[in-house]
Amino acid sequence: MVTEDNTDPVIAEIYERKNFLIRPPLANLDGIVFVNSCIEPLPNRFVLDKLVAIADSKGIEPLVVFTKTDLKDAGDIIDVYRSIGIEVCLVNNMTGEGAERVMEFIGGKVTAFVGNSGVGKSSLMNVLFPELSLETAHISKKLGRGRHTTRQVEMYKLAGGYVADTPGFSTVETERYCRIPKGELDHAFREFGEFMHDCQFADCAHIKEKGCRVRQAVEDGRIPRSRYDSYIRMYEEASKINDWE
Ligand SMILES: Nc1nc2c(ncn2[C@@H]2O[C@H](COP(=O)(O)OP(=O)(O)OP(=O)(O)O)[C@@H](O)[C@H]2O)c(=O)[nH]1
Ligand SMILES: [Mg+2]
Ligand SMILES: [Zn+2]
Repeated sequence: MVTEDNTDPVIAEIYERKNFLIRPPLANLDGIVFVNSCIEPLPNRFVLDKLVAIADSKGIEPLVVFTKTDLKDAGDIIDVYRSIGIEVCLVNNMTGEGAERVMEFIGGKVTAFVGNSGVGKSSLMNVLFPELSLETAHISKKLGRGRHTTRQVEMYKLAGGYVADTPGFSTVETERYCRIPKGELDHAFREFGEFMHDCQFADCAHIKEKGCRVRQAVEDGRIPRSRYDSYIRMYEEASKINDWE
């Protein structure tokens, strides 16, 4: 709001946030573009499942992108996400091939590019918005991973909405910052939805309980095993945190 004499702007009202993330520190997101690379660094299913679970638990629409398709094939990991209704895009940042769909996804929304260091978040933003000329850098040969080229969250007014480039994180960081209470975790795995309400026990954690329909669905190949494994790992992490707190 601008004051009557048109000088110092003041905050007139603070609206409630519809959602927020602690890492990267962002709020009111409509969508998140989860950027992975086919190689250097290799995709990490557990980290991706965790991030997607956080988006799903907060009602933020996920788009999963695999970059560096010029260097390696994405492989069967893409089928896992497509089979549970998550959109997956393959992008070659060297040519811009495949980037149109990412542009459509972010149009008119508040979105952020999130992923490990070196996967090509800033490169992809440069493909979409060459005028940004964001800094990008080669993977460290010695460390085999990115160098944290982007150092802070930066939000840009673009594509009829807002788009944030964020610094890459390490796997250890997601362990510390991404928490979904264990009692809410099954709701963050969208493909559990049609099965979990039919479990024999209403408070089924889908681990060892008798009459668990989620585990049955994993056995029957109706829930991808890698996703279930991630659920178990997140459940264990959440249990440790709950006990400790
Ligand atoms: N061959 C190939 N290289 C790519 C592609 N996308 C990105 N790169 C390269 O990967 C390296 C890292 O890219 P960045 O865009 O800096 O990665 P980032 O995700 O922004 O990394 P941080 O800012 O550290 O989080 C750079 O050397 C890019 O040129 C791609 O599709 N193909
Ligand atoms: Mg970057
Ligand atoms: Zn169950």
